Amino acid sequence: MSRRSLAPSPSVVDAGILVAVLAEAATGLLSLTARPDDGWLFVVHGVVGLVLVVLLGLKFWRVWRRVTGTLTRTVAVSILLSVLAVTALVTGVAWTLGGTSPVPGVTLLVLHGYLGALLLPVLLVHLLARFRLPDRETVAERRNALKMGGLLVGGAAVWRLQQGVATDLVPSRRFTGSREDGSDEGNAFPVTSWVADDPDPVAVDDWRLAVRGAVETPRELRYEDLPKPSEGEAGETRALLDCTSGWYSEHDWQGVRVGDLLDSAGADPDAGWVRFRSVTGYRWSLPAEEAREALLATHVDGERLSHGHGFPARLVAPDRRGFQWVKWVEAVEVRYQNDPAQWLATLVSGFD
Ligand SMILES: Nc1nc2c(c(=O)[nH]1)N[C@H]1C(S)=C(S)[C@@H](COP(=O)(O)O)O[C@H]1N2
Ligand SMILES: [Mo]
Repeated sequence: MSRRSLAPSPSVVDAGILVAVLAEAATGLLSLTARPDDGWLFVVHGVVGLVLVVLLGLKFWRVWRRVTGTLTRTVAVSILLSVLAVTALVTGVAWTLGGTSPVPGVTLLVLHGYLGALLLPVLLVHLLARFRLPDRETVAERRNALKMGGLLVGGAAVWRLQQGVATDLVPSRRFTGSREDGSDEGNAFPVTSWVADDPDPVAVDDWRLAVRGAVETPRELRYEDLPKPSEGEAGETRALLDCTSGWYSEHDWQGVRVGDLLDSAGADPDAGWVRFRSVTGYRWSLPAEEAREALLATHVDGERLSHGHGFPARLVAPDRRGFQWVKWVEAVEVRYQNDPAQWLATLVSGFD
């Protein structure tokens, strides 16, 4: 490699790609639970993604000749990995710029996530066959450090430009990348279930809302026992539901304040978690203090919730991503511990 080239040394490019892909995987995963203060995750994800475009370009330029030789298993893995990497980058950038998906019902953002997730095991196989650590001297070379730094600065500059274009193309875009849909229009916003949850409509006469766990007096409420918005009894919260598949919708939600439910059952103040369980087994937990401020909504913008949106009652958890807003809630459980297995429940509930 010539001294005057703008490209860092090959081994530094390769190490840079690895670090960048790991950073993308980590920020991509964390973005699924991002709260309003976590905007930096999306900035890092975007900037590193753009740097990755350049690093991969340099790498493809370098290894191009090898691919025209015989197709060994190792080469096949490299080609698969390249295809996944390029499509993951293209779908990511295209989503930001307002693109729509070629696959019905699956947004570009979701495709991007699947491609990224698929890429990781293939990357592992590729690394096992090919990876060599760059030697310390090469990494420490000033010109390599400067070139990598330059790439980062360039990536950040292009990201800024891209943000400007994205805001013009998708004016309703949120920092999470989600696009507005159906705000303030009652039930007329997208229905999304994560994987297989698709229960029959809940028969309201048989339905009970249990408040149980670490409480003095477990309770079972009927739908009629819940405060009625029409009579001005209900609690109300304005909150924005932001689904990780790429849309958001903001509404006034009416229902019962979870804090009131907990008080009515005498929840143990030492119990730090409240878990919301759906008739489908889907469940999510919130820290008790946050749960007290949340709402179990029966209505949206004054309309009774439709079945798809979680009738009779759904959790409204302000500032949490949509998948945590449990629909068709049948139990509010006061607990001493968080519930890590709830992650699994969101993936498998509804399969039976
Ligand atoms: N029981 C249950 N609750 C659920 C889901 C689900 O699949 N099952 N999907 C979640 C996801 S991913 C989102 S984005 C929101 C969507 O709410 P909506 O369908 O009312 O728009 O509900 C959440 N609550
Ligand atoms: Mo979602």
